[in-house]
Amino acid sequence: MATNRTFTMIKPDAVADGHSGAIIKMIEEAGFRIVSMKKTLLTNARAGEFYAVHAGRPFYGELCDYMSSGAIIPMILEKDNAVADFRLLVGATDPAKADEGTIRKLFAKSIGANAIHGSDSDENAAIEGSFFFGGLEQF
Ligand code: DAT
Ligand code: MG
Repeated sequence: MATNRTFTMIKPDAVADGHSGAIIKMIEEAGFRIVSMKKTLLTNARAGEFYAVHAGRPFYGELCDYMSSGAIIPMILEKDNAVADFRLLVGATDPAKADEGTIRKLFAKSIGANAIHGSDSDENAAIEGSFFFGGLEQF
């Protein structure tokens, strides 16, 4: 069943470079309501758990190192058609291929350090939101 929520996190490079305010502004101006948000850290092991689907890919170790290298800002977001609309706002994984006006086009440094995460399905949005917010995401 389609839901109206998605999950995102602003990644370590974008937080460290002071882009979180600008990114949150873009998210709100695109019509997403912030349901839950916090600033936190992932250990390497917990980053590995979050990205378990990519275990075995050549970039997995680098991805876990990067995602545990600094503070992140996870959020649960609400909007009609949230998952698909948010992926459009985020842009392509590789910022060189991201459309103008997308968050990754503006703020991503590379395919690895790409500024922001966006869930790829309603099912994963629910799993990923629970990973950070447990049952406390009901605002
Ligand atoms: P997305 O974040 O666009 O959903 P993904 O799920 O395929 O992309 O990959 C998850 C993250 O892993 C991605 O945001 C950055 C990293 N990654 C993916 N492909 C990569 C590659 N070829 N080289 C380095 N990092 C990569
Ligand atoms: Mg993905």
